[in-house]
Amino acid sequence: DKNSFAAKANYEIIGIEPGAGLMKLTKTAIDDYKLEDWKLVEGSSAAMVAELKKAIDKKEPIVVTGWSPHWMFSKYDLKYLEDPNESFGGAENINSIARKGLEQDAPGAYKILDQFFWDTKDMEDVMVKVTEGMSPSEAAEKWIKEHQDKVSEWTKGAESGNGEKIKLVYVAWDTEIASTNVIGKVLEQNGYDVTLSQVEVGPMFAGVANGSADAMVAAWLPGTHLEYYNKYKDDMVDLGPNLKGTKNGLVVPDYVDIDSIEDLK
Ligand code: PBE
Repeated sequence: DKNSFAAKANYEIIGIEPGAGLMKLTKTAIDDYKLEDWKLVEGSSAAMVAELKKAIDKKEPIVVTGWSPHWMFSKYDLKYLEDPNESFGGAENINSIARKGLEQDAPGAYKILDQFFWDTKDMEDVMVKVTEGMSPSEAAEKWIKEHQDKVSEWTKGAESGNGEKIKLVYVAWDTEIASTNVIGKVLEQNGYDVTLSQVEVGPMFAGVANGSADAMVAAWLPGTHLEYYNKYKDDMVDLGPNLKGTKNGLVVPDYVDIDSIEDLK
């Protein structure tokens, strides 16, 4: 029954990086649904997936913080718990954001970043390749080769670079590993000298705002990263969505017999 689900799951929701927007949303959900008995466990995206896999192998109950797009939905049978209070908000977008001055300093790179737009299926293609063992840069290269039509829309009308340095910052979320590697590779193929720098979420926003980084393609809006966005928005150039229709929530394996966050009580 439901109580035994909570007990068997140790009253633990397996979370990710402490600074992630999803962690903040989960804390809101814990308040909204009065789940004060539950603990949100901090860790990393990789550790969360490892815990999930361990539980699934033993068919044990588990609740994790989850988001889409994510390859875990193609690898495992999972479901989002219903969220009648809408604590996690609705579908969101992922926006690209550039530093002020990038348009003047590297107009071609700016234009490519501005025109970068793909869909969930594209992103998942890259993510699945990476989980199957390909390196992110290899997976990006392969995807680009197979999707020249799409890529040529991003580069349309963009002047080529002359080896100018472009530094992209990102967090090690599977979604952002995929997108950052793809757009980085496209910039490289168009004449830029690209560095990808993996940071925490706060420094990612701060870096673009203070100009120590050129751009990022990892801002989940309007909800997940709202706080960071509001803090830095006057010092950055928002290039709009590169992907539409993300989702955040609590995720469980299909085999558990609860369906709603309310059932965790
Ligand atoms: N995520 C994936 C991030 C954004 C990308 C949902 C884990 C978060 O800040 O929660």
